Amino acid sequence: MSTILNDDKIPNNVNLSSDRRLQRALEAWQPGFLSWWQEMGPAGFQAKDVYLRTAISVEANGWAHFDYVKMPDYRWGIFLEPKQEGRVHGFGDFEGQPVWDEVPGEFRNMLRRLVVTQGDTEPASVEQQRMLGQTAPSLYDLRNLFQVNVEEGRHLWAMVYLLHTYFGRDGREEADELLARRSGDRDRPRILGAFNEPNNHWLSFFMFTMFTDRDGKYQLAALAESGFDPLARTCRFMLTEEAHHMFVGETGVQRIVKRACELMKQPGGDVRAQGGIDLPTIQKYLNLWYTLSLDLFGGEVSSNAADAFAAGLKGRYKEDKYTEHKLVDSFFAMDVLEGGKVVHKDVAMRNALNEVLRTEYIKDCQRGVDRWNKTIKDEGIDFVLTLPSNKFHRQIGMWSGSYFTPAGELLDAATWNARRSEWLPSEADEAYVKSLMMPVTEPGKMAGWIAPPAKGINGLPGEFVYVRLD
Ligand code: BYC
Ligand code: FE
Ligand code: FE
Repeated sequence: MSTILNDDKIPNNVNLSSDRRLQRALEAWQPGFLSWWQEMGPAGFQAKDVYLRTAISVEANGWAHFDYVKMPDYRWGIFLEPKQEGRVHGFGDFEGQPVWDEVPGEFRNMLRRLVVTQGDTEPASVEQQRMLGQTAPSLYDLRNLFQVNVEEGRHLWAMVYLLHTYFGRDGREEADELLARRSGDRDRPRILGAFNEPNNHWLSFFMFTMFTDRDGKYQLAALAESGFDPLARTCRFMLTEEAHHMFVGETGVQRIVKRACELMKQPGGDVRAQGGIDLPTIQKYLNLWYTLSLDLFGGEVSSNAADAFAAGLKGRYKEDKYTEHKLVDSFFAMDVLEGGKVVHKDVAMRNALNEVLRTEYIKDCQRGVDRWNKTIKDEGIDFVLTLPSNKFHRQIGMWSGSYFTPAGELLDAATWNARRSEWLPSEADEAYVKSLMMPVTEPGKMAGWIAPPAKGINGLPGEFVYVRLD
C-alpha cells in the first residue's frame, strides 16, 4: 500500500498500477496538467534549478526529499494517509457507522461540488502568483514561492485523483475544467472570489499565504473529518504541506513589519522615504486579504453547510475535541442582520457551521497577528496591528450588502466611499508598493523593504543558492 514506485509516471502510494484504467486516465490528464503548468505556472523560471522539497511518502519522518529540481520535472504525486481499519463516521446523521470507501449515490453531487471547489483553488493560486518570481526580494523568498506553487500543483493532483477514481465520466470532465478555468478571467473565472483577485506584489503574496492559505488549512481540516474516507485521507496529507505555506506568509509579513520598525527608528523616521513599507500600509493589506479570506467560509447561515455536515461529508475543525457530534438540538449564538440592525441571536447549529469554522479561523489569525505585534513591541515601537471586524468589507454572506468600519460599526454608503481608502489599499498605495518590487538575486542579499529570515531552509544558511539563475 505505501510502497512508492518511483519509476511510475505518477508517483503514488495508492497502488495505481493495479488499476490500469485509472492509471491510463490519469496519465492522459497529465500532459494537460504539464501544459497548464508551462502556460500558467511561474513565468520565466521553468528551466532553472530550484532547491525544492518533494513529498515522496506519508511517513511522519522522511516524507519530504530536498534537492535541486527544475519545476516542470517536479514529481507531483498522489499520497493518501494510510487507511485506519474500523474507522467510523465521527459526526452527522451516520455517526458511528463505518466510513465509506465509495461515494453514496444520494450524496454524489454534493461531494463532487466540494472536491471541485477545493481543487479549483489550487491552480487558481498558482495563476495568481505567476509573475511574482520576477520581483522576489531574495533567492530564499523566490524558492519559497516556487515551493508553495509546486505543492499547490500537487494539491490539484490530489483532488483530480478523487474525481477520476470515484466520479466516472463527470469526474473526468470536472478534472479537465480545473485546467480550463483561469483566475480573474471574465468568461471562465475560478470558482471562489479571493482566487480571482490580483496578487501583484510580495506584500499581497505574504498576506495571501498568511490568510488565504489558512482558509485552506481550515477547509482541509473540515474535509479531513469526512466520512468519505478517501477524501479524509487525502486532506490529512495535504495539511502536512500546508503548514509551510502559512509559515511563508506569517514570517514574510513579520519580516516586513520588522524592517518598517527599524526604519522608523532612523533619523526622520519616514518609512516610505527610506524605501520601506509603513505599518499603516501593512494594516490596509491585512484588512484586504483577511476579509477576502473570511468570504471563503461561505454564508453565515448556510443550508449547504448543514447538508454537508448531516451527510458526514464535512465536519468541524478537530471534530474530536467536541463531545456532541450530531448537532440536532443545539444552537450557535452569533450576530445577524435583522431589519437593518445587528442583533445577537441563536441560530440552529447545523446551519451555522460556516460561521463556527470561520470563528476558529479568526482565533488562529489572531494568534499570528499577536506574534507580529510582539515583533513591533520588541522593536520598541508603539503600534498595534488588528484584525478588522468580520462584518467589514464582506462580499459574501449576511454582511455583504451593508457597510461597516473595521471596528464593526454600521455606515452609510457615502461615508464608506469617502473613507474606504483609509482602510483598504488605494491605487496610490498599490503603486507605491509595486514601485519597491525590484528583484534581488545575489545569494544572501535582501530587498530593502524586508528583514532577512531568522534561518534558512532545511538547516541551510541564508546565503545558500536556493535558486540557480545561471
Ligand atoms: N466566492 O451556502 P453558502 C485553499 C457561493 S482554500 C464565490 O453560503 P457554502 C487554498 C457558494 O458556492 C480552501 N462564491 O456557502 C488556499 C454557493 O454557490 P451555489 C478551499 C461563494 O456552500 C490558498 C453560494 O455562494 N476549499 O485550499 O456552505 C492557496 C451559497 O453558499 C463564496 C474549500 O472551499 C465565495 N467566497 O460554502 C491554495 C472547501 N462563498 O452552489 C489553496 C470546499 C460561497 O449556490 N468548499 N459562495 O452556486 C466548501 O466547503 C464550500 O463550497 C464553501 C462555501 C465553504 C466555499
Ligand atoms: Fe493547497
Ligand atoms: Fe497552500
